[in-house]
Amino acid sequence: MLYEVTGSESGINETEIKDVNLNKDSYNGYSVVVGQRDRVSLVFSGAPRSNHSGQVTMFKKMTHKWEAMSNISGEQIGSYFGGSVCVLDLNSDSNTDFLVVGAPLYYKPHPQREGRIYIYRLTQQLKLEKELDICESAQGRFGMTLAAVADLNGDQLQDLAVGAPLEDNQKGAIYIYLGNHEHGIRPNYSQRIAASSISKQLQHFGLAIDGVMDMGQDGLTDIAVGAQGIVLLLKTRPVVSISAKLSFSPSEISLNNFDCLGSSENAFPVIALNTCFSMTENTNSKDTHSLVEFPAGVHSLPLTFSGSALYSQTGTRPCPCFHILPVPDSGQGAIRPAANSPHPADRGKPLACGPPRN
Ligand SMILES: [Ca+2]
Ligand SMILES: [Ca+2]
Ligand SMILES: [Ca+2]
Repeated sequence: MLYEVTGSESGINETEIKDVNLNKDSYNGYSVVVGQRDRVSLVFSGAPRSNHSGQVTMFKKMTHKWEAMSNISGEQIGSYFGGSVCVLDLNSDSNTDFLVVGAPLYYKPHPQREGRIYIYRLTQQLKLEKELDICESAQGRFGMTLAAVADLNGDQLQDLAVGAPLEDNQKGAIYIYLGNHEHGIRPNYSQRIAASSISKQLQHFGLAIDGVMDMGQDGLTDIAVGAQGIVLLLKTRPVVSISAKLSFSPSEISLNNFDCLGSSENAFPVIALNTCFSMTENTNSKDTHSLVEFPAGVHSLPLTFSGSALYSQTGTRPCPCFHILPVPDSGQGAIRPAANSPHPADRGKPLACGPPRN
């Protein structure tokens, strides 16, 4: 049974929200989530025992009552379709975009899968159109819990967390799916967080999930996950994009005026190589002290240089410049002339340092 309760201490009104086509033993209201479209309130209610395969009904708020607008049914008897529901407002404009439904007892033998989630698009005409269904784990009641979480990867789209609390011999796991305009979520999960990766003592990790707040004030969403007898708070990390750019000066080496001194110590630069790495953070982390280190190396025979560069999250350091020097007669020359440039006798051989042949 599902009721809307309004009023205050002076008087409380209860309005039953019901679908006349549902039996009382259908468990209507086993899972509930509210949504909105064009300022009209919607309720999505799971009835996982309806017709043995489960149903979710969408109710629309009319002036004095809730009207059942449409419903969707499970595809397998006993799958508990509607055991969990959540809505995605991808772009956070207060208009619900997608409905996610869990069927944690859905079973598939080959390959063995337990639990399935379904993603439906809510159309302008308030119809639910199926976009995706996903089975992920062999056992563990995947989809028993669902939670729309605030944007994790900085693309401004809401993301989804899915619990499989009986996975790994009842230790549990959660899966993170990133939001996607086309289908609601990307079909492949971006991260699986197993209870065993946190603590060997955890049981039923993923029984409850919530992730809409930044608890640590670092500008990044945190996800609270319930397990047996304990709640864990998972912190998210900043997401950064790094781009690399190489430029040479001069852009070509003149073979006609190629010259160098007799030893590598006195050799002059043949070419200057500028390496530029720039980094931008996709998320809005407030932690400006953390740095990312990554190798900035040049491997060009006969000279090999390698090093590392540190870049702050918000800026770009001056681009390191490397001089590539020739080593006479080293036999390791990596700079090869164009096919028709060298003397026919030298074609295919490494270019040794020295005056060009006539
Ligand atoms: Ca929206
Ligand atoms: Ca996102
Ligand atoms: Ca945080």
